[in-house]
Amino acid sequence: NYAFWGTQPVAQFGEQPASAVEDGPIDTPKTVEEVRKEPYGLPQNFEWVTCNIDNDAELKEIYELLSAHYVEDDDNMFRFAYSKEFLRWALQPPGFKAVWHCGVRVSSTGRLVAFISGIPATIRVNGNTLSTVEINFLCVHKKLRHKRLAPVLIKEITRRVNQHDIWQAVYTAGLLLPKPVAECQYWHRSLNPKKLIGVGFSRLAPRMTMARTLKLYKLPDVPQTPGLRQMEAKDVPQVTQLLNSYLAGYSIAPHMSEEEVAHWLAFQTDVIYSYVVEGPGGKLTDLLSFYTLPSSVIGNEQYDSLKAAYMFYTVPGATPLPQLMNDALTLAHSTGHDVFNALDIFENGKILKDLKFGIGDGKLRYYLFNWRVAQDITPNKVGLVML
Ligand code: YNC
Ligand code: MG
Repeated sequence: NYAFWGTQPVAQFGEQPASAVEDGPIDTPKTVEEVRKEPYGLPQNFEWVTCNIDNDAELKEIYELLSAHYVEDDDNMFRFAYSKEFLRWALQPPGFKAVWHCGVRVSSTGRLVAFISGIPATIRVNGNTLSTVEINFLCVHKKLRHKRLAPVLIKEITRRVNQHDIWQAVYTAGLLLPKPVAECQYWHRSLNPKKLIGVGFSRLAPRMTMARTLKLYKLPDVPQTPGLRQMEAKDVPQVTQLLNSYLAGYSIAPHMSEEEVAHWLAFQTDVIYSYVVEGPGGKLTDLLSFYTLPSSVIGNEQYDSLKAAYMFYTVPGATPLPQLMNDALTLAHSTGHDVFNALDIFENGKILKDLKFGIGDGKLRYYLFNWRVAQDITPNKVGLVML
């Protein structure tokens, strides 16, 4: 029973047999003129604010809200701790709109207590190329939970997006809501097993000593693929081609312009690490990338934060994927990451075990707003990474 989601243009559980429907919008098409002009009402003493990420003080407010109140694991041991630089990268891609960085303040104190964001993205779902927003960073202060504020934030961002003639959205959540287009699983690869055990992220396996564990997860000091180097601005045209033609093989995937590739894959320490393999004659054959998303460790005496790398877009061309991924692990380790996380999307399902990844608990679900698909998409047909 979903009091809010049951009223929204999303696929519902137990709808008509999938074979009877075709991919397409759920709502009857509307025009911008029909979009409600006034913001949705908030409870007394709360007001809407458009956050300006370019203003360091405002960026810091979002950072602090998320640091204290954003996503935790099921056991409340870890909480995502997106850095300010990461948030700037995540929220300001080409074509971003400040009005889609939507906050709620307490009128009397000015304190930022809730946030939701959208960024533009071109997403292909099966045969259809959609102008969408990716919705992320929905967060309500812990003291204001369970007061039905989240539905108001979602309706307000929808209104602000519709005002720009965009009618579809994509989002991910751990939570089960009506109704996932894909259900994926996180896998984790220890890079710094001693610390991971120390913070309670993992445990020493039965009959394993610390020494044997360290040996098991040991990685080379440097990547093994000849010609692998950091991505540079001059690589953007070739990487755009390489990436888009690879993503064309997936049922749900972004399509990126050169400007978007320049943004999403520009190497930035502690935010996004991107590498290419340069073959003879300067031809780029492969791409590998991962992003940095630390988690705060809640209530541990020895450590206060865990530095995790998450697989981003990786394209095996001349290099077999397992080798490319092992180089990714090597680079993540040598740049100080404690753990490498990847979903079972792309071809990952076939290779993660051999690379000593262990399966995580909990799923990541992919959702589409106002777009129905005739059939669920399996993880190995998902080619979209959301931050
Ligand atoms: C969630 N994560 O089911 P029903 S992911 C969507 N995504 O509605 P209340 C969610 N809906 O069941 P609270 C959701 N979590 O009655 C809850 N809901 O139909 C639904 N956590 O609202 C829920 N960030 O205000 C229920 O709940 C209704 O006070 C209840 O607030 C929820 O960013 C939340 O996990 C998540 O900060 C804000 O718990 C709060 O609990 C919180 O009483 C920690 O809300 C941080 C956290 C979520 C991360 C994410 C993606 C969000 C996608 C939102 C949907 C976008 C739709 C497309 C819009 C654009 C359309 C166009 C065009
Ligand atoms: Mg609430």
